[in-house]
Amino acid sequence: MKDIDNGLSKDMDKELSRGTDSRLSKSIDNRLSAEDISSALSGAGITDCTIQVYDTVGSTQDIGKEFARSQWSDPEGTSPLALITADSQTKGRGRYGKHFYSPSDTGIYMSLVIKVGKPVENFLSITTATAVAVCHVIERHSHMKPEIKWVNDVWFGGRKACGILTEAVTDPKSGILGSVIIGIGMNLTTESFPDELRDIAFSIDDMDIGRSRLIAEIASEIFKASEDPDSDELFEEYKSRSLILGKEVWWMERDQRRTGLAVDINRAGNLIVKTEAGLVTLNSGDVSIRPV
Ligand code: BTX
Repeated sequence: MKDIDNGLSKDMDKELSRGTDSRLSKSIDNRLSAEDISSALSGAGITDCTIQVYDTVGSTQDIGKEFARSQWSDPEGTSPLALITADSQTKGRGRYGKHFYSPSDTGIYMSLVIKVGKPVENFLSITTATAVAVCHVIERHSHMKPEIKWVNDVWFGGRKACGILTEAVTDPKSGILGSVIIGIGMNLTTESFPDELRDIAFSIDDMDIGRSRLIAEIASEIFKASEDPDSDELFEEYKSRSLILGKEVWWMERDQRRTGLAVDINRAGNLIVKTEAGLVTLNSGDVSIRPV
């Protein structure tokens, strides 16, 4: 098996049982608890899931990756699904090693590990499907209307409230996708962000459920979507929720600023941009909406 990315942290498992000082805590139980997550997952019909709840970790994604490896080295001994969550992260990360700010008590930081065992081609849309799944849960429990910023951020009113990072463990010989590790970071009641995030980050502070149930619902919605991530329905919904389609965008290419009209997203998740020089296909990276 070949892992995409490496670098593991080995923080100790420690279940949380303390209260929080969030704005929601008076009326909503906002604690992180493996027991509550497990009972909410069971209610959704998910019983074979390893749940690990930590106080502080480097990155839940790294722990998830370690678990994904064990799913393949010890198929009998590990469950097909794992959920790793922490109250805070010291090395929370996004794409290309970018930092994801993960303060304690005021957000959710979770990694869901799903055993796949299918050719990669049959699972291309897991990233877009995950974004749609997360939007469903937010809409069910808040008054906010989320939009998806390509590739995989959930935004409100021009600011990012949730980042999604999908990584994989793949067998290079067979092309079989062993497991996917889907990381989600969401700001809930964070009031003060570091300077560099102050104007771009948003907190979804009107959720009507606490963090444990929220985490369980997100996990179960993603798990449901992962049964058929390439479904036309999910993909069309992803596009209809896109913040970027139909807008003038710009991006950097080898130190050059390029601009164009975002016209489509294909099934591999690439953004198609109409430029003066013709259609350009962007695989990933950061695209900004061009101010009019
Ligand atoms: P991304 O690469 O699309 O976004 C990273 C960028 O987002 C940063 O460079 C910064 O500008 C901005 N940013 C950082 N922290 C925040 C924040 N709290 N709120 C809003 N914007 C922020 C997105 O990556 C994917 C992030 C996944 C994070 C989860 S948390 C659980 C799991 N563990 C882990 O280490 N990563 C994932």
